[in-house]
Amino acid sequence: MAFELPKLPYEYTALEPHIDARTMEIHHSKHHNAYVTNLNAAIAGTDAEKLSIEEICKNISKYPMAVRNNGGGHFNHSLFWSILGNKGSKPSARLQAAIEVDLGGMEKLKEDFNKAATTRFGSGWAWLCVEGDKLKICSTPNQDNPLMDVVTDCNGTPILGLDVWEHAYYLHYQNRRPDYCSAFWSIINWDEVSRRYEAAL
Ligand code: MN3
Repeated sequence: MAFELPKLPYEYTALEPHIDARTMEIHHSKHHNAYVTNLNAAIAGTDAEKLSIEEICKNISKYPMAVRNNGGGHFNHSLFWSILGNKGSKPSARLQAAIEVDLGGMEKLKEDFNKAATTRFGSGWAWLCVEGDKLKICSTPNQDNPLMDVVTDCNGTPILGLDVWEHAYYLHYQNRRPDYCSAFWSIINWDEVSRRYEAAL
């Protein structure tokens, strides 16, 4: 089974004004689509065709760099679209409690996550992960993610991720990555993040 570009669960305009429709359209229909196309080409005729994208990421050291870059790109963007788009939602009581205990509260989570996102040099991702039964914040370069066995300083099950490649924000924010990172908190689908949290425990 070849991997497929997932349909967005909302319109390209849904995240305005925080993420503009043109950025969403290019990001989803061009960038993510290219990762899917290139991933399928890289695994064609190999056993990886039978695996889930999570299984491929967990064993990524066995694969060529094209699978790491494009498989990571496919997993990361699929997660990213899913955790956006539900303005006004809130973390579940259980996730909220873990944010208090493990991370020092929502304001501290935002501060530490935005620091991870803004200080990631070049392209990459910031993550909120579950490792064991604890929440943690970290970041990865390029299209790496916390599932990958080659990643040693940012591990766990990602439940929230922010794309800080320039293609994710440059049309609207240009060099102002910190403004994009701040705006992110207004468009998170906490229902989906909470669902991912419960599933990861
Ligand atoms: Mn991207």
